[in-house]
Amino acid sequence: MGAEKLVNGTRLVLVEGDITQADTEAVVNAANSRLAGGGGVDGAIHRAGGPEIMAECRQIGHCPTGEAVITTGGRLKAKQVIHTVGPIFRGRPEDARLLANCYRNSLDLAAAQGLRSVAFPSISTGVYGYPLPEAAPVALAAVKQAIAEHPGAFDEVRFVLFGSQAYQAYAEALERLA
Ligand code: AR6
Repeated sequence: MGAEKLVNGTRLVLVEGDITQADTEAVVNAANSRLAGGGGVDGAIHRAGGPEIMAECRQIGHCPTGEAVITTGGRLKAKQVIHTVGPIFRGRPEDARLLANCYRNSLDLAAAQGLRSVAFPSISTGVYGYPLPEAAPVALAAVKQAIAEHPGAFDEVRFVLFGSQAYQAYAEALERLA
């Protein structure tokens, strides 16, 4: 199962699954600003990737909301993990801007490092409470814009959605993506 759209020559792909198994060059983690690890996708990535990732997170120490940092992928198939910090949903206009920043800054970092394929989870839609139907269009629009800003940089940007509800929300948003 999956959906796909070509955006300026880059494949924008949606799949349902577990991002720790992704074979992209980079995977993105939905971290917290202390880079301290936690539950959800953050816990899963650290468990699957091993202690090397946390060792580098400790050295970096902090990441503000909306920004992104990069570490090794440890034992993951992905060479690198990009850690970004989504906003805690509060229902303010600021939320969407900060969520979009996560995707843009992650892809800026990937492009700067020459990473040609990147997998994202649905940032902020778990512990941080961002409603999926609101987060999905923000995420896809931000990725589309970032792809356009880095012509030729990416072969594939993939969303690995955990569960059918998340997948459906993104599939509907992808159909509406202008
Ligand atoms: N693969 C893909 N997506 C996943 C996986 C997985 N293995 N596991 C969960 N998800 P969350 P947030 C989905 O809570 O809302 C952590 O404790 C999940 O279903 O992981 O940004 C951090 O340390 C949801 O749709 O991240 C922070 O403190 C999405 O990933 C805080 O949670 C994001 O849910 C960040 O909260």
